[in-house]
Amino acid sequence: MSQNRTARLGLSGMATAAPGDPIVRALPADEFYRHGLNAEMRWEVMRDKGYTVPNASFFVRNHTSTPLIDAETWSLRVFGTGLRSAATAGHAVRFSYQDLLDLPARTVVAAIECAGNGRSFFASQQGQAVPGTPWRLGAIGVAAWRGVPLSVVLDRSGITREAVDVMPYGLDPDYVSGGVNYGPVRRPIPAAKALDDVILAYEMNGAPLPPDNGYPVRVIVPRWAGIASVKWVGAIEVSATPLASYWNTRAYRLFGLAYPARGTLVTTQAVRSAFELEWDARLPAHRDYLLTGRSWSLNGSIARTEISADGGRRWQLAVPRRRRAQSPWPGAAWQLWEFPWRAPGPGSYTLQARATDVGGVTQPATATFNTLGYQFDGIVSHPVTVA
Ligand SMILES: Nc1nc2c(c(=O)[nH]1)N[C@H]1C(S)=C(S)[C@@H](COP(=O)(O)O)O[C@H]1N2
Ligand SMILES: [Mo]
Repeated sequence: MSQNRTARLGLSGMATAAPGDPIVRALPADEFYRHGLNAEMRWEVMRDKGYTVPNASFFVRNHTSTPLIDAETWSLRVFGTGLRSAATAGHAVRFSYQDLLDLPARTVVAAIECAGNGRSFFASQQGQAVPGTPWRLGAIGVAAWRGVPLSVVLDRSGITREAVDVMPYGLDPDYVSGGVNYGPVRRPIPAAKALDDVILAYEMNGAPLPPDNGYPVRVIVPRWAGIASVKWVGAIEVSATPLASYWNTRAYRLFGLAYPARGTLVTTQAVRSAFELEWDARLPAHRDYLLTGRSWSLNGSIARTEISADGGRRWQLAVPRRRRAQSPWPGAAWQLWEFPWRAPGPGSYTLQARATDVGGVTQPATATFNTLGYQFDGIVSHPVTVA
């Protein structure tokens, strides 16, 4: 980002662009699909894994590139008209990395999922072309995030009852698209949500955040689309009037015939399911195979998942692998399941998984179209070759 803007926002901490690749971590081809600036987790990686995704296997969604930030010089600046001190011109509250470590900590097990997860199926299953990263189902990960409740930081910053929106700013380079500079990645969170279950995380699965997932500090907004969980946070604006950015007005809204002209804001996520199986896996004929997978709904936990191996004619219940999500609230993460399948004679087959959440929402045969390809919740046909 330019020195000018850095000064204007009062952002600090040496954010240098990583040389070369916009993603820092190693991306072995048997663990990730690469999509430009982004890396998708291959679902077969999760087959022998526990509840959370190992840090090295976690998907990466970057608007620009991973910045390398020095936690020693980094600080978080909290400012805006929703703070008691707003009357003092230019006043802001600052927290160093150590300040945050010294505040009360909390661990939450939560999913981060891109709103565009599953987007490629609009084209491949429904013949609907949509722009954006053509994810299959690997733009999700679950981790144990440890950090400071955002409410603690906001209270110490003097948030007032008049505050309506809280907007974290990322320290990664400005997002430029079609010749327009939209500034740093940022998206407002309603104050009520910000004060509820949001945390400022500095640890992921017991280790400092990896550079690609937001080191030194990122926001975690449980149950909301990934874009709300701003990485590399450098400033937080607390406002007594509603805030707007590209990310809540232009992008991450549902546009199309099924939606109002101004679009519908993407907040919580859809119901989805994935097999822990290679895409077009080869399985031996006439043999028993234990299919495994996971289903999730960020609207609430999963009531059941059904499997079909015959194109959706017959559905059978999958067996839950752990009774309960290891999470302090329902629906923050996913449900593991398994399903014994006897592979038939040689040929090409599709496997389908269909989840229903506790609210009674079931994955439909066809997802509702929206122009930017968010929230694909349709049943995915996973191809397998039996040989
Ligand atoms: N600063 C910043 N925060 C960001 C992004 C980004 O590009 N810059 N991408 C967002 C999007 S769209 C998603 S889906 C998640 C992805 O988190 P991950 O890369 O840790 O998996 O981060 C969100 N936070
Ligand atoms: Mo995203």
